[in-house]
Amino acid sequence: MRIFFDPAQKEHAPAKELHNGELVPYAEKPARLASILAKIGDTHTPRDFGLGPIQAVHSDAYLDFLRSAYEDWRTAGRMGDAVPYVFPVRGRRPLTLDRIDGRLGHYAFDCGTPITEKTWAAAYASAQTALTALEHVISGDPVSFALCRPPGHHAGRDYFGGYCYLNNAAIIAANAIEKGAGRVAILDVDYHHGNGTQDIFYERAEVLTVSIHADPSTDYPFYWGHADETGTGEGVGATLNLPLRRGTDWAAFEQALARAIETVATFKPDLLVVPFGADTFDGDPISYFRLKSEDYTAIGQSIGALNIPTVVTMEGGYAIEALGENVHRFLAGLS
Ligand code: SP5
Ligand code: ZN
Repeated sequence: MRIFFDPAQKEHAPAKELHNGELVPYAEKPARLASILAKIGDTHTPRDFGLGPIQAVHSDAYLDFLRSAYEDWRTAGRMGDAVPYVFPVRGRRPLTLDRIDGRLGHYAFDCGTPITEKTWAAAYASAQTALTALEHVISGDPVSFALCRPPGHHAGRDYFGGYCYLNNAAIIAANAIEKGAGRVAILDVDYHHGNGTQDIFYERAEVLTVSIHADPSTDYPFYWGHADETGTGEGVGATLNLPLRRGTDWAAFEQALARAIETVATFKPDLLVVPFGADTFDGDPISYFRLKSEDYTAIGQSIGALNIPTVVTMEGGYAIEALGENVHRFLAGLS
């Protein structure tokens, strides 16, 4: 299996996030990459596919915002990372906003995803990493791993949040269809619901999105990922949410995984995209499932047994000491 990684992704390093009313150290740290790189094999440098495949998923207005947000923040005289503090609740009316604070709140859905000087470059590199991993699988290798950072699955067509800015998994799913795949399945096994991915494909029949995650009635991102969200329009039935309670261990996770895998198999996709998070780990500092390191081998094996060309994108996982081991086990099981 080939692994793709771009060191530009290390430069994105927000200082703090708002958590339970306090500013705390940012959980999605560059050190996550070092932990993973220490345990996996050699990596390959991604190619640059340009902005086109990103524009196929994200709106131009959002991409313009994201590219200039940090500069606009500094121009307004601000220090540190750009963070929103005011939001147009439930839409308000269309407005052309000039002030950076108005623009930040318009495109953000949380206060936990700061924009730094290096965010755009890292998010762009992360998307190119995923696109290169896709190209590699299209060229015939059955599996590839995109070591993406920042992660992507919370980012929607025109919004950021959840440590995510560009939706790497959605970008490659859409790009695969553009390049001739008839049907693509996305199986998201991060602890948190992949709300951005769900929103992007909610009306699409040819992209199945399945997500196993903490029940949004107790866990972030709260507003998406409930079991009764099944798609709309032509996409009815092409979204499956499998929320699990806090405290979920391997026995319960395995059952949900079996159902998810059966749904993917029935869909008969030409390509499988797996947004993978190791924040389902027992020792994760911001999450509440209880998977052990050996369970990641089993998740990889179960998904690998589908025998569908597969691209894995790295999403969450914040227990930094165990992260590399858990990712390595998942990839070993998969290949
Ligand atoms: C990709 C991914 O896993 N995103 C998860 C985003 C969750 N953010 C909200 C959770 C708040 C927990 N903050 C704890 C910070 C400790 N430093
Ligand atoms: Zn997560």
